[in-house]
Amino acid sequence: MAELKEKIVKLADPMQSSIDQSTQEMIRRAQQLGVETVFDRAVTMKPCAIGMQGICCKNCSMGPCRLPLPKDGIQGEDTRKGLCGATANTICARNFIRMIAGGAAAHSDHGRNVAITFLAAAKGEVNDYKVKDPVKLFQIAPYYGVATTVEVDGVVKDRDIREVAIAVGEVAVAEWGKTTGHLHMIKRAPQPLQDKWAEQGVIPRNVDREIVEIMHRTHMGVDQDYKNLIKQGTRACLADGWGGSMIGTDLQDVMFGTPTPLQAECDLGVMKEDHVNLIVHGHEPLLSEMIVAAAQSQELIDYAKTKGAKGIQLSGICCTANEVLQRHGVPPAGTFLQQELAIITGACDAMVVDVQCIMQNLANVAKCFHTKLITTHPIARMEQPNVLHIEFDEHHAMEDAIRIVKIAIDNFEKRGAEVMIPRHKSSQVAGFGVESIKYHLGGSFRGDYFTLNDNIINGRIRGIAGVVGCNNARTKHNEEHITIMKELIKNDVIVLTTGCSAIAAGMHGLCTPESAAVHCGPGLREVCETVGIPPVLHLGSCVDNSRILLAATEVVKAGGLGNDICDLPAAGSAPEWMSEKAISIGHYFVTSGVYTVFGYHLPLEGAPVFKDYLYKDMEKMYGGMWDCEPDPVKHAWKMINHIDKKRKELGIDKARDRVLMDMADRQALGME
Ligand code: SF4
Ligand code: MSK
Repeated sequence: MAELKEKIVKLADPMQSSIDQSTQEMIRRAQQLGVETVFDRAVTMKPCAIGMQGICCKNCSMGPCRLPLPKDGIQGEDTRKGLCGATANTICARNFIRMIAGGAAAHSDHGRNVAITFLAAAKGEVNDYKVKDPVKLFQIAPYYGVATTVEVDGVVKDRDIREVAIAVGEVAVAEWGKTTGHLHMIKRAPQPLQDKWAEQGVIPRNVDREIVEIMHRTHMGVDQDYKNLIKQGTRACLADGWGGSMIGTDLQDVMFGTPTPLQAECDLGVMKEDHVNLIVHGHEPLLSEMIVAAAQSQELIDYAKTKGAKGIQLSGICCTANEVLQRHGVPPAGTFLQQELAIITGACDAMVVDVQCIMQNLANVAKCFHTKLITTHPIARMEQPNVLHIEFDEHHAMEDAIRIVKIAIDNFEKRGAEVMIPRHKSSQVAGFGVESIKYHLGGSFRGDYFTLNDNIINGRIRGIAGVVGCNNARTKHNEEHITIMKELIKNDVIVLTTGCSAIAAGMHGLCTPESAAVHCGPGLREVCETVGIPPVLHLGSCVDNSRILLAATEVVKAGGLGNDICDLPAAGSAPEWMSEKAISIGHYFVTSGVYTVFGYHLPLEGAPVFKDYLYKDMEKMYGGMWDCEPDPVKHAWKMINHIDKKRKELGIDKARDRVLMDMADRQALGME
């Protein structure tokens, strides 16, 4: 540790690094122990100014070609070009859609693994996975082109669950590589949006093809028109949001259960000194679902007691945390930027990682403590020798999970004296989704989005915001998420949240019904108090942003707020984004009609023409557009102003009654 301490020239200021007390305490603790974290590295290593502007190309070995903006800006013609002649717009667009490809690939490969396991489970080829939610299976089957009923001797009856599951699984798996047609899930969007996509020629053909085509088009000397490049970016991101991610969410719900609201704790303080602490981190719930079951088994709890622990405390980081939170109430220990800190507590007996958002430095941190760091995915290994690799296989999923939990238990006895768990934790209600919003805002009898729409039309709820995404060590941890959410709910905008943003909201008490009385404007407060929901609704993990797309579609269907997602008084936000997945999500929100504001920065400043295309021209094509605002209050107000603009366009800037849509109206919109 002393060696590490010497290497650190400058250290992060804990108070400037995060708004969370637990995080501040643990950064301080890390520095006392001489353990380097991402917060310190962010102080010593500055980002590249050219890369930040999106105008560095390294797509061939004649480069990297860097095209900085002239000091006095572009006067007249923009003459900047790379060795091959690539313009700033071409380079910036190529870089941008390569980010979309990276993000769409990550989400969609997750979805693919889920689909493959689902099909194997349906066929009975694996024993540890089952259809847990047949109602959801039958509800989604028609979108996959699978019939749910069969006529036998003139009598119509439900098809066998196994038969439907196999058919859905086969269609789902084929979505990644089918050679004809388009993605099935696209048909879940409002018809006017589907028409826009058809007009622009961006309806995705299959998931893999759209991602591969980005890599081809951005290879040296292929597509050199920024408009044509971003068109392919649009196909790929739609293949993510309305494809790979949506299928992932659907089939996870069918296999593991559709989330319903439940109460849980949140923050590093959920770890317990006298328990075995096992943390699951990453994104795919295939293994973590099994770990939850194993950690709750009496046999392993008893085994933990034989080692001197009082029990097993399972918790999560990042989106694996959100997956096990929304279905089992397993508490998140923290967001992306807290992953190293969880180990620095000295009380983490094992951290199990799968894919995405896992810092390689975890291995260096784990080396300073007794923590067993376990990689589990064949595509995500670490080179450091102290990392244990237990390759997860769905054919012996529970066996793998039991082995991992036992490793954590056996490691409990090896803890050092350096244990310091921050005491901070909060309560939250998580596990919302399309179905539960319907239930909570419509009631079990009415069960629809009418009540939500009524409250938007009568102005109690000013609009809907999706606030999602990561943490970024270049911004103050969680400050943007929390400031933006508070500003929105103070102004009667209800917030739907996913990913690390959702964990941040939970940590800051915004996901409790009681927070409405403290933080909301009078209208939203009244609605939340009447129906007993929080003003910030936790909708799950990064792939679950597809739930937000479907919730927006339900709002359109319920009527009175226009015909398409772009008509809704709604806006999107990713205040502290860092991942390529955020760019894919941002672009599928924009091209689904949502005005979407990112915080920190977007790598577009070096190509003003391409930037304008995304910030202005997109709206004419899809109804949504990009924007960026690092200041959180201004960021929130850009969203609120857009919501107000939409309210005015809908004629609901002054309260009026909702115009009820009848069956004929809804059929005209292609919604039945
Ligand atoms: Fe430079 Fe063109 Fe090669 Fe890019 S593709 S590195 S701009 S020569
Ligand atoms: S985990 S992608 S840091 S939200 Fe989904 Fe958090 Fe962003 Fe990873």
